[in-house]
Amino acid sequence: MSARSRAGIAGVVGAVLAFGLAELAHGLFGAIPSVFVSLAQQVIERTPGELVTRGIELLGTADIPVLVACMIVGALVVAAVLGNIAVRSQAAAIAGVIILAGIAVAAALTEPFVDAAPTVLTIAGALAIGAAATEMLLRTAGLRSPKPVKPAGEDGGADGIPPTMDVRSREAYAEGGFSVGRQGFLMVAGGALVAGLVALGLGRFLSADGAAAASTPKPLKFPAEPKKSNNAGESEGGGGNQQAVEHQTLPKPDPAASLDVPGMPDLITPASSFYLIDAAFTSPRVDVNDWKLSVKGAVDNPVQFSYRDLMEMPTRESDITLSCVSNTVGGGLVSNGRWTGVLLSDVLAEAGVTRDKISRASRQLVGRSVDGWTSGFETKLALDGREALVAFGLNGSELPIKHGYPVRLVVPGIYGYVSATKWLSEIELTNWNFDAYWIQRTWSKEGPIKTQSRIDTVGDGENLSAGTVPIGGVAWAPHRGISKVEVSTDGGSSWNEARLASQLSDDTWRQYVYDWDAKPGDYTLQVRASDGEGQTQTRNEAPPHPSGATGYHTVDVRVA
Ligand SMILES: Nc1nc2c(c(=O)[nH]1)N[C@H]1C(S)=C(S)[C@@H](COP(=O)(O)O)O[C@H]1N2
Ligand SMILES: [Mo]
Repeated sequence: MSARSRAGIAGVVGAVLAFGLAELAHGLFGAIPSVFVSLAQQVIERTPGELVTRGIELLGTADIPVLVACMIVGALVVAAVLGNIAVRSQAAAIAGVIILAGIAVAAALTEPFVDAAPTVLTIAGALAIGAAATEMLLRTAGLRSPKPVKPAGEDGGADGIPPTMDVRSREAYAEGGFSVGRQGFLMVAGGALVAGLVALGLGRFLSADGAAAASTPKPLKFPAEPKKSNNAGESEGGGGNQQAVEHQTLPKPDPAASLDVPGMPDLITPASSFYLIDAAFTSPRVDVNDWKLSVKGAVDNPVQFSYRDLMEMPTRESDITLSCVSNTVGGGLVSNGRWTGVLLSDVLAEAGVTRDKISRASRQLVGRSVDGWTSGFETKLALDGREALVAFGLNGSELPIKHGYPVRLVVPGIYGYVSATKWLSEIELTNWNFDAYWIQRTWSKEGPIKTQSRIDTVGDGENLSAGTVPIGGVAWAPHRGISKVEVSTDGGSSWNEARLASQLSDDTWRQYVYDWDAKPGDYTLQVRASDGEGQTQTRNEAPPHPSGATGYHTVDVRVA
């Protein structure tokens, strides 16, 4: 084994030990963030927007595993290089470790709910132990002697080193090191590596991140009615709301809104299969008892709401189809939920914001997440009568952690990146100059959802048997509704009107089916939808960036 690889291994082992210990500390104490996760989060946020967009387009949902793999390889390379630097200059290596500590601390301190002092101590401690392990391994490997030591015998051990030692041992000995040979080195390195990996595994296991994210959300329960106060002697500010608060629910969807066709997506997407997109490497875990929503900025009356405050306001259920601007034509980044929450307009009213009061200074409504992520849209959209929600429920349960627990925004008609802030902590009214997260990353400022339709019941490249083939799926133009869906079996030369299920609401997708009498041959199937205003979706193909993909979903099939 070359000196270079021994030094590299020493560095890598030190790094694994340091990361493992830091991860263990995170597992034991939630207020110490995972260093790896915070670094990953910083990489996501600091990569130029266009590159991130390319990456997402190229890799889809594999983007996170690819990022993790790149980071691990990167970290190991840095560690191996540092191990080699350490052989030549201990001072340079220590400087390197201090720089790494600085980067790790800076990244960790950007996490929400971080406890600063223990975090800094953890990172410093873990790196010190890792560096010490590397140093020990370098000595074990006999690499700790930059000054040449004469072979035994040449001057009779005048340097005080026992003359029976071989050169490598003598070198090590001269530096206060000890050499245990190749096997010994590998054993010590292996032991330290295992210790690091065990700490890492234990930390991951103990940290609630994974467990919490996977846990099933609890059914929504509203607090018992606030105690009715007796009229006599009531002096508390405002006196409270005396009437029973209304928690409006929706009836089961009309059976006519669902078509019984194999392969048709559920009318209301189960939470477990609801599409998932965010820039958070791991979902923030919010303690609902500490959580507050502040409404601030250009408002007459800045206010704060606790979770309970929201639950004690009039609430409602709304069916709203949410969709991601980065969805490709025919893609799956669209789902339909039955959301429970408070009308955003009611929340704004408490802050003194009404439709007639919108000014230049309050033109934009910015939703800010506990982790700093932002979305922004025209304030007037929250006040034009649409059921924009400050939502805390999905399909009758609390929001899943991944989908924004405890509270998020859901606004019908505009893409998620401009509106659907998860883990919501702040609503700020501001002017139009502020650019939210994805706007800073070159996506368009306004994000109306484009009319789209998708063939779900027949797959691209599928072999079908002649006879009746139901070509069906969903079409959506949230807040405008769907008035017509047409299906072509000849690549768009001729169009057949599809049968529509009833529309759940103008804010949701609508199912369609066209019963095709398929004869043997090769066919190109296409679908196109018209919205409630009679506008047919454009056939012009556009990629998701910067304002949403367009074009007709196209599926090639062979009928035999
Ligand atoms: N805090 C936060 N909220 C966010 C995002 C995010 O990255 N962070 N992504 C947005 C985007 S781009 C979309 S499309 C929707 C997706 O919501 P879902 O994951 O619940 O489907 O959430 C939005 N809300
Ligand atoms: Mo999105």
